[in-house]
Amino acid sequence: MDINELTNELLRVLLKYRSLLICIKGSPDPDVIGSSYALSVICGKLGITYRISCAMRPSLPQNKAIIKNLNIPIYFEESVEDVRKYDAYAILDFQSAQINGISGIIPCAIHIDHHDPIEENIDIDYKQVIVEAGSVSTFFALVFKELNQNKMKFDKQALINVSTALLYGIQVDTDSYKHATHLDLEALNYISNYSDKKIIECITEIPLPGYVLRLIVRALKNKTEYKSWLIAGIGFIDESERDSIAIIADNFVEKFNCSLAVVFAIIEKKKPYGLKLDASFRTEDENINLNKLIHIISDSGGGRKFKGAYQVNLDYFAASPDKDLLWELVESTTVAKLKKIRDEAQLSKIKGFYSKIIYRAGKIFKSQ
Ligand SMILES: [Mn+2]
Repeated sequence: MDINELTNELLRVLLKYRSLLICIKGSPDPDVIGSSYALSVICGKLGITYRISCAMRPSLPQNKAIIKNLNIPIYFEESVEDVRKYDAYAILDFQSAQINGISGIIPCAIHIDHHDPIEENIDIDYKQVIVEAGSVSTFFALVFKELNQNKMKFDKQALINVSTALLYGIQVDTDSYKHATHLDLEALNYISNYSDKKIIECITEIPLPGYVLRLIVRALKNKTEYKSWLIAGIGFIDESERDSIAIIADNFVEKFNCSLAVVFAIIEKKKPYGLKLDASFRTEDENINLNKLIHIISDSGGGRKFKGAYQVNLDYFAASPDKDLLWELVESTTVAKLKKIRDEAQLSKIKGFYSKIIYRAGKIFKSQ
């Protein structure tokens, strides 16, 4: 990865535009929050106006706290008013660059991700998929290092705020550095000189909210073990509780001796009323290619090393007169589907993708 070249190209693309809409798609997690913020600070430095827009509000107190503590200017809005006001849009930390109501209206200037790439027919000025980085925040930390050392000076406070947001993004996406790659470590080596340790400490120490604990208990009651896979449905949950699915899957793969943990729920959206099946996958086995595995089940999902998720729109069933019956159907179908995949998928099909990567010293990944 030639960071000098990648940074120059990023600047060249940005300077083509006077205004940029930075879109956060899906649930705002620390990685997308940190990297969108970093991109906005670069825009500000270049005199490009920007708006960070996110359709979903953060549900975890940690994510709310990082935004509040660092004053990250994110607009939470269902849709963007007058999209044409912006010259182009950017999307980070998401597999697809397609955004309904925006793609096709204004051009996509920037798409940067670290999940396995998908095929898409969208013109993008600057597209980077860096699977050897544990987060998109890693990429932006290296860009900031390059900019600040060789190209443009940021004021101290901006450097502290961006470094803190990026460090937290890397921390969460690498499971507290457990899965940090050589690029992540290089990025951390630089931004840890500036990041505000007090803020990181305070945020890391926020306990799990009560609703997560309540749902963990429900998942423990409902869990099924099948040939080293652990599968747990947790029923209907409110949209504001959606992050608990991934947290429980993290927790299961850590606490139980399973090769894969899958946790799923039906997410209820209030306005307008809608339903969605959401499933999170976690593994500690670096040989399981979750992206391939998930794509056997659904097109609307994907993964990267150790983590993955998929969603299925169930809006049609929102009219169902019997919620219990609907859950029973969704749960039994999901469990049956996963068991079938566990039985049938030749493991060779989902294994091997990462064989070109050596696991070194239990911590550092390096390309051959
Ligand atoms: Mn990420």
